[in-house]
Amino acid sequence: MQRIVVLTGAGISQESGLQTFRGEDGLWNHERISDICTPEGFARDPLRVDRFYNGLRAGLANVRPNAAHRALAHLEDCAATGTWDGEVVIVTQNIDDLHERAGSCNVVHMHGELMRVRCTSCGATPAWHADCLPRTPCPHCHRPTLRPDVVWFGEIPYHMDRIEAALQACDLFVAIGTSGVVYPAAGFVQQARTHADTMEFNMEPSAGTDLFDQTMLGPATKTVPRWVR
Ligand code: BJW
Repeated sequence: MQRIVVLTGAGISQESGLQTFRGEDGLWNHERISDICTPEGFARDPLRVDRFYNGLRAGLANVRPNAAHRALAHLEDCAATGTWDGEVVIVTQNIDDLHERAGSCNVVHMHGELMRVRCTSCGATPAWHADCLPRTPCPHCHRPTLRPDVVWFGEIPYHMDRIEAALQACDLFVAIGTSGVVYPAAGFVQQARTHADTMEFNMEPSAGTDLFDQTMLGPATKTVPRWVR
């Protein structure tokens, strides 16, 4: 059996119409990271942070999974139906739900999910709805302590134990559409390459490109389906 871990970043969703973070027209060209993407930014101005994520939620409603998301879902399908003797785990840094909408089930959201909120009192992660504001009571514990279910700088990403186990067990590690500058995800290739083959798919070489056995340059909607086929 072949075990594949696929790490995805903002670049896989770019051709669906979602902005990346650090590109020429990236999200961070319009916002200061420290204002939005830190617990301190949220404590200072929760309404501003909420407005930012509400903008992303509105954008997400208008986009669809692309051929790269669908190719990864197809790979999982082949494993489920027995046409390929393998297993694929998608570890995504993305907070969008395009992998799930493409049909993937084995998806680990290490940086959280845009369409959920998290209660800092009880840890519940209920679905976001349009009436959710920073002082809205949590539907579980009723405290007014909901925040976006997003991992900000300085916070520990989710599901690290599960990710470490998958990395240890994989035969192939694939990174798609990630700049390789944000840790711990940027370090996964180092962990995997001790025992697994490694490939990256990107428009341009990422920060960690020298650590990969192979680099496939080009738009993910072209390169990823070609690889899966
Ligand atoms: C295409 C394409 C197409 C475009 N086809 N490709 C100093 C040194 C080392 C580390 C640190 C340090 N100081 C602080 C740290 C830690 C910090 C960190 O890494 N900082 C660096 C910036 C220096 N990390 C953290 O704080 C993390 N926590 C942590 O480390 O805890 C400690 C710990 C960990 C583990 C165990 C125990 C303890 C938390 C990081 C949280 C990141 N959160 C964000 C925001 C999420 C929510 C939101 O959306 O607002 O996550 S930041 C942002 O960056 C987002 C992304 O998931 C993440 C990665 O970005 P990504 O996906 O790579 O996007 P881009 O835009 O950077 O790149 C897109 C790529 O696609 C480009 O390469 C393009 O070329 C390519 N592309 N179109 C193919 N069509």
